[in-house]
Amino acid sequence: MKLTLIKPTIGRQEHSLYIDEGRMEPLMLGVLAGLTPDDVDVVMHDDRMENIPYDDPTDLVAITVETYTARRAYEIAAEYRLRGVKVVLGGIHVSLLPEEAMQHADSIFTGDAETRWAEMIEDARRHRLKPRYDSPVGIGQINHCGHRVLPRREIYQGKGYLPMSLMQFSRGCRFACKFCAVTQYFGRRAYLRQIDEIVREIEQQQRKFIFFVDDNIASDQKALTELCHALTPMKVNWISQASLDVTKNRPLMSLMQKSGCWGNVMGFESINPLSLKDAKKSPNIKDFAHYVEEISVLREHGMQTWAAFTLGYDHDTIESIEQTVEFALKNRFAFAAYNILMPYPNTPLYTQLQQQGRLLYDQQWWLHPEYRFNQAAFTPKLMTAQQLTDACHDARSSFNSLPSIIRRFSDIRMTLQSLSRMATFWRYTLLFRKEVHKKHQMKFGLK
Ligand code: B12
Ligand code: SF4
Repeated sequence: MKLTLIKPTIGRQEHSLYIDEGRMEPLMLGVLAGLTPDDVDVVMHDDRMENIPYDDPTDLVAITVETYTARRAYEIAAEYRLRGVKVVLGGIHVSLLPEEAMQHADSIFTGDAETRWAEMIEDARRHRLKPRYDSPVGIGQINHCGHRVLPRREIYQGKGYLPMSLMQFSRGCRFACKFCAVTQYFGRRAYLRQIDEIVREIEQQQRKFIFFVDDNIASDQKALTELCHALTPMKVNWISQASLDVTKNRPLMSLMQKSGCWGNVMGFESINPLSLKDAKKSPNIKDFAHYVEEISVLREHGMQTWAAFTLGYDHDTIESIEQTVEFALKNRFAFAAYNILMPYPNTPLYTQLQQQGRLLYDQQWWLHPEYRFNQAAFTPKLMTAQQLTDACHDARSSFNSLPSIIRRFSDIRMTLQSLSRMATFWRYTLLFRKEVHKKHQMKFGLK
């Protein structure tokens, strides 16, 4: 039997396909390959940089789907189904909207693959694929027999991914921000892998630079403490995503630094406490004092922070978005993302905007032929959707401008800590600067 795994791209630019130069290894496909019985041949195609060879013979195609890639995923599924090949769709978007996904596949898979993947493969082999597999979410990389599984990283060979290994320690997060799809998928909890498994996974591959793709690696601070103890003797460097409340735990901050942490993506979201309340961003709301304490702790521990902001709340104005950029420049964050508040399907934010009649693009921006990447998909309160789109684009352009890059680079305490951190800063800053402009207004899907 031959299985084809696919990671879809988001879409295309006006005159050419979008090639993602900052692409990372698709960890979920490595995990699916790891869960697959040894007698099945596995190939992987990454639509973010290569053409999909639709006519290559295969018995089953499995596509991972996020909301941003749903339109393209359905196009790819249609191509294979035209050729009589069975297609199964899975991933977060399929779990959020199973009824929609069902219309584009022979079978759908909700939840984590771990417990029912082998059953699904067996069914496909016997030509009796079920229309739907509902599987629980939980601790990653333990198969239906309770065996621990490592991702099969050989499927990434030769595809030009960034030189970092993606791994996952925890899945899920204890918070429940109103816009976040993760809470809908996992509920309000984090599922933890065993630390010795993480150590084994790091040892099993060559790289010393790890991206833990945890939703919030600081969701369980006790577990993070144990992880840091295990990582310290391994002499790796790592980055992840963490909620800001971790800065209140100074011993843990020191441990993170000692264990090789270079910094985290951190959701600042807004500099306006009313917007934070609106977003139910509980890790940021308590004792809000314009992040002065949090930022000083991050700097004290040499963390090169990737500050993530979400713009478009009911209290936001064009001026407040400009102030958010000034805030990021003043604090010289190594990196920053200015994301438009997005109504992801099945989130409380989506329901609220739907009830208020504020959703644009027929309430399904992810499938709409007119929708473009980084466009507002709802009517904000204090500006128009177009003004929000433009203000966010201006914010990204300002933060990624050359004067801003130089100002951030010359931050001795953060960027100039070592030659390797300097090199990493330049490599990724220039890459993000390029990608931000390439992605803007990209169309979804290829048709
Ligand atoms: C790492 C990551 C990234 C990395 C990309 C990594 C890569 N390889 O390219 C970076 C930082 C670049 C990134 C970028 C973006 N991301 Co991102 N990212 C993640 C994150 C944190 C982890 C994903 C991961 O690798 N998990 C590890 C694997 C093992 O777990 P998994 O994906 O859940 O897969 C399991 C199951 O879902 C299931 N499964 C998955 N696929 C399939 C397929 C089949 C056939 C089957 C049977 C099962 C199955 O089985 C797997 C094993 O259990 C997720 C959060 C999350 N919880 O999903 C957000 C997440 C996917 N990202 C999100 C977003 C919005 C983005 C951006 C659009 C942000 C932006 N505005 O630019 C971009 C662009 C995404 C794109 N498609 O290009 C959202 C998507 C929301 C949604 N509804 O789709 C998420 C859920 C975060 C969130 N808080 O909402 N992201
Ligand atoms: S802290 Fe981050 S991962 Fe957790 S619910 Fe909020 S946005 Fe989602």
